[in-house]
Amino acid sequence: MLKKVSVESAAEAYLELLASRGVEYFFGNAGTDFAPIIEAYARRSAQGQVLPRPLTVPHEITAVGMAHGYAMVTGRPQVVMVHVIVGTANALGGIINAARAFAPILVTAGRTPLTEDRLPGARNRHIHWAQESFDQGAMVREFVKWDYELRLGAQLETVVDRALAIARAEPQGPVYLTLPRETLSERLDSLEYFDPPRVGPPAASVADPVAVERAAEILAAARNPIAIVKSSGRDPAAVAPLVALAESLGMPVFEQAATHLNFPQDHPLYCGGDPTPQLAEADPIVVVEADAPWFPALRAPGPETTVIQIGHDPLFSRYPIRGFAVDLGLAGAPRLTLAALAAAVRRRGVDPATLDSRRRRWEAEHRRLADTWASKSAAVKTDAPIDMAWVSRCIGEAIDDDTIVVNEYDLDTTQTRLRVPGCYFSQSPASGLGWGLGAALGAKLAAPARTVVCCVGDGAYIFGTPTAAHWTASAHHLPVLTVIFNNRAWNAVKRAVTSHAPQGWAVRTGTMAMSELDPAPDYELIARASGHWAERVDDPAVLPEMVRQALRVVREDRRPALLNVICKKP
Ligand SMILES: Cc1ncc(C[n+]2csc(CCOP(=O)(O)OP(=O)(O)O)c2C)c(N)n1
Repeated sequence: MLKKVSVESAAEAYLELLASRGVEYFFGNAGTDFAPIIEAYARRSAQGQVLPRPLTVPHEITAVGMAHGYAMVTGRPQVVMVHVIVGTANALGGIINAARAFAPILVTAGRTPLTEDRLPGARNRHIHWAQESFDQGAMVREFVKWDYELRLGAQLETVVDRALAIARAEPQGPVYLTLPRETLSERLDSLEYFDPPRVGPPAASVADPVAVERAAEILAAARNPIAIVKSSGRDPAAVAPLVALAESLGMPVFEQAATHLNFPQDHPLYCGGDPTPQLAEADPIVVVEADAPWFPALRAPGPETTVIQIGHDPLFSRYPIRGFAVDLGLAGAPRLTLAALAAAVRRRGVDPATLDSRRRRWEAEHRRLADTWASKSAAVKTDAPIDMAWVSRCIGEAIDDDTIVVNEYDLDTTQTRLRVPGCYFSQSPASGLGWGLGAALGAKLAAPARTVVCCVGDGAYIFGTPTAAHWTASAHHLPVLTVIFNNRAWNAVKRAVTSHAPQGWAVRTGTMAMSELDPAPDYELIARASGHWAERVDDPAVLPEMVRQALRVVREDRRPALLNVICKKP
């Protein structure tokens, strides 16, 4: 249906379009380029139009993280606007994270005014000359699905719909739009647009039925199939079909650096995060949305092992190099492919004795692993400084099925019992640090009725621009619980040194430059400065109660909370 509204400027028409396309939030980190947008907001607000809600976010790392967090919970892109080239530079780490995590975001940036006089919006500040680049989109082009510069108000509907549709089309991802000040300032009397839009993302696709049958044939006849999964839970509806496939085969499911809840941790076929001991024996291996299912330099399956890869893009074609075998690639929405495959396996049937013995074997392995994991935290529960396994166990036991966990580095998921689709998010495969604090705020914005717990290392916390994140949590009433696993080090860097040169100088002398975060500030004071409830915890005995209390604060007082947990130093 065609709709016509009265507006004064292209900026106002742009906001009207975003609102009509279901964009609820406009995460803004403003500069002089925002003037026409802020002016348009004032007019819309005077008319009682609130959407898309403008949220001030005082660092781009936080702003992009929030849009990422919102998208990962809802699947829907929101808008981030940053300040010209400099804001884009600060946003880039978050854009790279979103690209590799397939998070749809409409990232926009002002563009310095094109003209030096005459036109409305023309340059009138000293920065307007130095803030121009030859090709602003080039800065982000490798990591967005599409970029463009809005040139005329008359293009708005096409450009906005195209941007949003491309961001939402699978594999999803960020897109980038620059908005010159003159274009936003262009006078328009009215905007005529289709509502609902005429351009949307294509429907989900499913792999070729012949290929699905071939995979089912291989799997039904297999001796020792295993699955390795990383991020198919990005679509919560893909969890049940993976369970169905695993059950139809008595097939264990391993995760590899999981970024989502892909398979319920309490399912008897869930076998944890380390498939390496099984690689030599497994055949076939079903890889589901996993960019690096094993590390060939360390251990790989045998040369004859059949590898079936399932995912939106089993080749990960945006990665320059990735050599994992794809003997059979089933491209399409994993929820559809997995369901089709499970049905095809069921139709063929698996020899009942094989199914039974396989199931018993892997269920026993599941129980063995669960016992090992429980013993791991039980053995260290009184250690001081606190062991990260104990922190993880305390969090795992205190949260409920309605909790969303955002984990940037140190929550040990062997200590949790996560089982609800859409309840767990870990950092992007690109691992640009600083994602967690913002992503947790975006998740809370997307799911205000759910509890959101953000687990970060002290390193990840600092990268997450905490003053900006805490300010945002307070200003926009987003009661998230942040738990800092504070080991006063970048342990990931230390581990890399140890695995690189196990008997080398650094290990032998205990000298690891550039990996210490001592002396540590009192992080809880940073949070208190923004009015958060925040405590430091040194004593492992009080930790369970402190976690429960912090959860009460975010749930009942609806106040952001933070625990600075002093952990063992590596
Ligand atoms: C933007 C960015 N810079 C540097 C790194 C490299 N890096 C990976 S993990 C890590 C340390 C993280 O420290 P912390 O959050 O304290 O967790 P820990 O390693 O101590 O468990 C660093 C510096 C990165 N991933 N991203």
